[in-house]
Amino acid sequence: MADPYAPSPKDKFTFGLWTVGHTGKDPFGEPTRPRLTPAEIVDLLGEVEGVHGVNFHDNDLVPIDASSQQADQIKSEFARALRRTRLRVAMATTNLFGDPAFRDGAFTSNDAEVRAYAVHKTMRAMDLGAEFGAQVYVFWGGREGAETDASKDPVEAEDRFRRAIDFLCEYSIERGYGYRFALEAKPNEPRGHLYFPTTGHYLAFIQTLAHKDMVGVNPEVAHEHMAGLNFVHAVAAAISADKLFHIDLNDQEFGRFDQDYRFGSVNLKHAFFLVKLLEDHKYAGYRHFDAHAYRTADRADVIEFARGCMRTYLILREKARRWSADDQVRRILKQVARPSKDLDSLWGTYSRAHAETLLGMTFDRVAMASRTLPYERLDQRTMEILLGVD
Ligand code: GCO
Ligand code: MN
Ligand code: MN
Repeated sequence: MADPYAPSPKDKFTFGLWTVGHTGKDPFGEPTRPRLTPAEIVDLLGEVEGVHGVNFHDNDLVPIDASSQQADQIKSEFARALRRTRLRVAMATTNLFGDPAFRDGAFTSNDAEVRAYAVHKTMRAMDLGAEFGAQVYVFWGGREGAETDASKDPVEAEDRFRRAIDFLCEYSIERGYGYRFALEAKPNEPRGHLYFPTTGHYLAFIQTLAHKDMVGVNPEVAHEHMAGLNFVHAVAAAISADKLFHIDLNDQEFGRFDQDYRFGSVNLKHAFFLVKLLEDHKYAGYRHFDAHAYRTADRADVIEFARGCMRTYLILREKARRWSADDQVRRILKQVARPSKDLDSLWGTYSRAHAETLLGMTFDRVAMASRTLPYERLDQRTMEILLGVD
């Protein structure tokens, strides 16, 4: 029998060069895996099977100090690997955090030359992404923050960031790149505090942009959990605002440093409701696993890690279907929903007559408060479905 959890490119699962290519280096220790070239990383992803595409920062592909001949050679090897494996480039982004020039921010730096360099570097990186057909362009402001608010006015920092995004939207339009920009929030790491700590902050910020239609968000599980927030609700806010342009899937223990674990490996129940949300709302974008394998992993285990991300997603997708079709679940959901088109339409659109009618109504608070809400039973049934008990 065919494996029901085998991924296919139709599932739009993607990985970054920096994730499967991660060497295991951390702040306390040296690499535990050899550094692979971009083409070798693509070949590794080809071995994983069922992957849709690959994403990169400009300098994951072309080192910051590469000569133009070196850049051409790397790009042509990368393009050959993409053809060999039938993988495509889905998303591109800029590394605006690694170089010491960005130690106090990129677009938000106090230094006008650093700000100009950040915009220049992003334009070049957009050119590179477009050369490989990337459709989504992510902005993660890894250094856009502060350790001390003595260093700069945070309102001025927001203005600088806004001016950069407005300018880069124009650049994409003028070049005909057709990018959709996706802004990625994170509360901290590597800065003590980052200026756009949650997806909600970006959803508000986008409304202040000159080209707000082409800008959405790229929420990441770990980032919202680092802030102690419910990721499912953050994604719901993005979906509801029609701004879910991309998503970074991984996992994270609450209250810990940035861990980037395999999708679904820590908070299974949150992962379940997340997959259910994405599938219920027919999210059609890329599902990017911004995670990396344990530092103990070798090449074969990195492949298992990548397979595991996709497999867990697909198992949870199947669980979500089962949940929605489950008799007990349906019965309880039917019992708790008390629809009334008449009541809803009374305040669905405002009119003085509606307001008068509503003001004149009396409500039976005791009856409302005494209706049964068997959420313990519903949640236990959810857990049993998740645990594989029929
Ligand atoms: C992190 C971020 C990054 C970004 C990447 C794309 O915590 O380091 O999640 O991995 O997603 O830089 O912009
Ligand atoms: Mn992250
Ligand atoms: Mn990310």
